[in-house]
Amino acid sequence: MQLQPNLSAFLLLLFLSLISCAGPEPATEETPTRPNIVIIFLDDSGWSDFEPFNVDGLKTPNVTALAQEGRSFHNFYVPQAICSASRSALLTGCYPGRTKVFGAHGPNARGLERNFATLGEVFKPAGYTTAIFGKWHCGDQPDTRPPARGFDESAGLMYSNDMWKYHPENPEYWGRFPIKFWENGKVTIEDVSKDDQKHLTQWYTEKAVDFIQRHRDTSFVLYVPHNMPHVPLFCSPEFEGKSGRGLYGDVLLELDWSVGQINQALKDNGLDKNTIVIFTSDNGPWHSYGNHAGSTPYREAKATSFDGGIRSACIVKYPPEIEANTVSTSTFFSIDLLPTLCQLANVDLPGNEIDGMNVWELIRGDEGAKNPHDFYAISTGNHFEGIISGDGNWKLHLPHNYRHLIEAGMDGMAGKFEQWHIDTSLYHMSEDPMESKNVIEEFPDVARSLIQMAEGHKHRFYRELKEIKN
Ligand SMILES: [Ca+2]
Repeated sequence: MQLQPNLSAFLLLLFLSLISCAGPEPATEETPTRPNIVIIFLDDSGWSDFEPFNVDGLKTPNVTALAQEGRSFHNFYVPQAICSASRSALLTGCYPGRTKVFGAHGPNARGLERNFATLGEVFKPAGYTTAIFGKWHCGDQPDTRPPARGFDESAGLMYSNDMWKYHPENPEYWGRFPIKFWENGKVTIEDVSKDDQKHLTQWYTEKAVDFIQRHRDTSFVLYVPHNMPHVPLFCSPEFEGKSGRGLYGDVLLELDWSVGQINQALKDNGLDKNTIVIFTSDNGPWHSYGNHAGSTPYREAKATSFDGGIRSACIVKYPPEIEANTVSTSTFFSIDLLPTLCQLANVDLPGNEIDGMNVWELIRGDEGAKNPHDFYAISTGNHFEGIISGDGNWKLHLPHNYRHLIEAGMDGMAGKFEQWHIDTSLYHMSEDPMESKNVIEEFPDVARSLIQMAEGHKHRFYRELKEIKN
């Protein structure tokens, strides 16, 4: 039977309106479907360093603008609060227990093995142009440096900026390895000087802006893992003394400037609406360094599995799908970013097994969205130390030692730690985010369930490991 013309038109309109209600608008030639990806990854920045996470702190207008254009995540975590482990987890979507990348690697380290695909290796075959400007710290061998790990363009240091002859505690050892500055697989500075360090933030930013301009017509992944604000602290002369809060504040101001430059470059090139920008830190503050360290309201700090170490401030901006100027307390981990970005960009997941999962609905804030993980594993060095439930409500510490600061250093000098110990402990994170009250006696069923999950993870990833000193 033929439909009446009026009825056909009505049904067509109804159909079109249903399509337009069902999701984002269909792509046009002006709006490519695949988003660009920018990840700004700070080194040792504390949870409350920037204004969106500390309204009474230093004014950081550019990070605040990014938060106003996107969503701030208050319960974002890394699986290990140390550089190499955290970076490898971000780039592969795998736990340190799986990749066996633990702690912080030194010069000439093998680093991340090639059987774990990196963000670059995942997106490059899908037609993305990929770049890293900053600190790699996932390997310092010809086949483990960025050009061999999926990055078309690269510049920066292969490891931490304190692994050099001016190291405050062990200059003789670290002095044996001049820090090299690399660009696209070639050393362009053989022995990075203090004056060079003053320009690192500026150089990475200029390269990032230039990359955005040159690749405005192609899809790209831009990874900017700044060396700062890791000690030793340096900033450009333009920022010295500008914060009124000492050198650490000056360094944050320059990082804030960098965020503004990158965000503005996206806008200037018409890429603002089609780029997902992620801003966070590889771990919490290195509070051993006192006035040269960032701040966190949470318990302990870097290189511990307490929230002061593993919880990082995080902002995600993606105008087409993320409501501007919003805050989320949903829990997710850095290992989820790779699979989530794959989903968002319709790019195939790595061929190797990974631990992260797509959490885009959670990031977008869909009503009723739930975290797909039963639990997340947390570790320090090669020691598996506990788990957090996927909903973020509960945290179980397995018995472990941890370093506790007893005297902070000053002006670039390290402080003093003691080894402390925690027994099996359960914290109700939604009620007690400071991990102050062990409630294992009050919630034996929760504890039993989490211990069982933890034992499964330990058996899977740690049973063949001998403990090494962190
Ligand atoms: Ca770090």
